Parts: sequence; C-alpha cells; structure tokens
Amino acid sequence: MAKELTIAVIGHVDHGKSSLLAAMSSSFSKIGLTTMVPYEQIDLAASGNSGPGLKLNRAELKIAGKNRDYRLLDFPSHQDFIKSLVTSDSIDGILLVVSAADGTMPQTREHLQLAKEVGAASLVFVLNKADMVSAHLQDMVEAEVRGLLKEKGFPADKCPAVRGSALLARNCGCGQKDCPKCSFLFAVLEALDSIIEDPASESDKPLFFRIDESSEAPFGLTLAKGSILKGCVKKDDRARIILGGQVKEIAVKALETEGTQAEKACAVSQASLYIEGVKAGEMEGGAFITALTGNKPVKAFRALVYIFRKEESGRDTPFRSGLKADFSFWGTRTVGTFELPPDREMVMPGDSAIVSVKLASKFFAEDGFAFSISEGGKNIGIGKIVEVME
Ligand SMILES: Nc1nc2c(ncn2[C@@H]2O[C@H](COP(=O)(O)OP(=O)(O)OP(=O)(O)O)[C@@H](O)[C@H]2O)c(=O)[nH]1
Ligand SMILES: [Mg+2]
Ligand SMILES: [Zn+2]
Repeated sequence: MAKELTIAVIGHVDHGKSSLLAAMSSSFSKIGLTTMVPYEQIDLAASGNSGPGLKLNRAELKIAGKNRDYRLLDFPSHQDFIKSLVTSDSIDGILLVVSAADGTMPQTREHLQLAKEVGAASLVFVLNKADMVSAHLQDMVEAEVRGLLKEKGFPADKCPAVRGSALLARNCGCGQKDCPKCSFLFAVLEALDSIIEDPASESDKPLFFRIDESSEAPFGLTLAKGSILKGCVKKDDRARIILGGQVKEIAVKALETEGTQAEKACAVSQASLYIEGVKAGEMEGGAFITALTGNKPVKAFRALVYIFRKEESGRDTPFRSGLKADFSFWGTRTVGTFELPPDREMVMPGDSAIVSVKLASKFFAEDGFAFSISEGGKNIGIGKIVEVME
C-alpha cells in the first residue's frame, strides 16, 4: 500500500483553495489519479475528542503521487481549519494558496503561524489567479510570500512556488499535462513529490501504548488490553507505566495480538500485554505504557486550543488567564490553569488560541498529544500540545 500523506490546503478567504482542489479533481480524475470526497460532515465523536454536537466540515481530495498518495484537506471556514489541526493525527505538509491579485493577507499569516506551531514544516505555495495580473506583479507577490515564510520560520528559499489559474484549469479540466491551463496542476503535484519528506513511520517511534482495560492475570501478572499507538513492544521488554503523574517501571512478560501469543507487536495495532510491576486496581482513570527513555512528566505545556461555542454545548462567556479546568488525555485527567499570551486579554467561545497551561501536579505528556477540556464536568473545548515544558 502506498504511503499516504496529509496535506492541509491553507490561505486567505477567496484566494482559490476550493477552486484549486476542484480543478485538480476534474483534471486528475480523467487520468485515474484521484477520487474526490466532497464536503462531508465528519463526526468528531469517532476521534474520541469530541464535545457534544461538535462537527467538523472539510473536503478531502485523494491524489496518487509518484511514490505515495496525498490526502488534501480543504476547510470551508477558519474554525474548521483549527478544529482539524487539533483533531487530525498529523499534518505532513502544507499547500498554501495565495491570490496573485491580492498578495498575503491576515489569514495567510495566521494560517502559517498555526501550521508552524503544530509542526508542519514542508510547504508548497501556489500563486493563484495568475490570469488576473502581469508577470511582474506575480514576481512581486512571490517575493512578498517568501518574506512572510521566512518571518514565520519556514525554509523560504526551498519552498517551491507554482503559478497558475485554478479558475481556468477548472473550466478546462482536460487532464492533459501539456495543456497551458492545466499543466500547473501537475507542477503542484511534482512539487509535493519533491519537497515533502516521508513522515517517520509510527512503528519507528518510542513505544506508546494506551491501556483501555486491565484485569488480574495468573502468576501475579496484570493483563493490560489496549492499542499500540506508536513504536513496538517485545516479550521481556522493560517499560514504564504512567498512572497520571506517577511513573513505575514494569516488565512485559508476554503479549498477544488477535488472541494469539506473539513475540513482538507494532503500531498501529491492538494488543494484550501481561505485565509485572503494577496491579490492575492501580490503573483506574486510564494509564499509558511508554518506552523507558524519552519524555518525562511535565509541569506545563503550550497548546493550541479551540473553545466550543455555546451551540456546541460550550461556555457562553469568555475566559481570561487564571481559569482552572480539567484536561483529559485518553481518559487520564489532570487539573491545569490557563495562561493567555500577553497580547490576548480573553478567549471567546468559538475562538482558538495558543495558550500555556500550568499543571497542578506533574503529568506525563508529549508534543502532539490531543486533549479535551472540561469545567465542572462540562466539555468546553479541545486542544493539542505544541510544546511540553518541564
Ligand atoms: N480569476 C480567477 N478567479 C479565481 C481563481 N481561482 C478562484 N477564483 C475565484 O475566486 C473566488 C473564490 O474562490 P474559492 O475557490 O471559493 O476560494 P477559497 O479560497 O476556497 O475561499 P474560502 O473557502 O471562502 O476561504 C471564486 O469566485 C472563484 O471563481 C483564478 O485562478 N482566477
Ligand atoms: Mg473554499
Ligand atoms: Zn486543460
């Protein structure tokens, strides 16, 4: 099976993101490279981080590249973009669309900032609406975009730029590589092939096992059933179990996958581990098993959060620095206090923000961990850690 990379299509309102996807869809479908999944309601309940009534809108275009597949995500609104950043496993690359007739705009800046925060570094940009302006003006806008990329910490000189008109390509839709209107779509695909690196395979990372269920097992062992989200686990491995902020060393005495004994199991799969060093009763409220080395329990982190609107059963008032809330990571819960950045007085329902969270006690967390936020038992938002702090 070809590798699949997730690419977020970003850019200011009306710069032509959806037109570009529509053009790619009609051209590439003629030559068997794509199938379009139109805007659909994706219920976040399936991702385990949902608040009641939270819906995510986005369109997905799957394109077969040279050696791997791309899943291009297009969002109808800024909020959908944020929610998707928070809930998607990872964004492997960015396709930035800038209208050559307008240049960079506030949302271009904001999207780039957020993409950078969640760790997406590989970027291709399309100077769209090239039919509307002269080549000279296009040069100026390209220079402006590179300046902004540099300012935001992207490798600006290495980001490929492709010029074209999504509108003309969409209207043609012939799927011919030598068509003057459609050829730039192929250039976009080649740019993605050339720049975006293959993501590290989940099984090459340190072990991260989420325990869903635990029980007593024979010989004084504890049976932990769950999912290997990252890395691999072998019989006789030593590992750590994380019970909230507590860390204990354990040994994996045996393991099973699909009901049969195994020597080794890797992400992403279900497994049952027979472990020594912890009792089933100690695992109430969720637990993880992780590799021995790697991250330590942390006292604080920075995160991208999305705060539900009232209609999403969220808060009906804004909050400021100092708000205490419960943060829950796959069923493990901890208390933390919000600290807003200096330029941010408050966060309104429906807003997103990069915030700091100070924890009441040390807690195991890693960059990229997703969480839900609740206050007095009520879900008020979702978030993703962008940086852990000791
Ligand atoms: N002349 C010209 N118009 C274009 C081009 N691409 C898109 N448009 C027009 O620009 C408008 C906005 O295009 P969309 O594709 O909806 O832009 P978008 O970035 O998806 O916009 P939002 O989803 O609202 O953020 C539409 O009227 C398009 O027909 C282009 O290359 N040339
Ligand atoms: Mg659109
Ligand atoms: Zn064409």
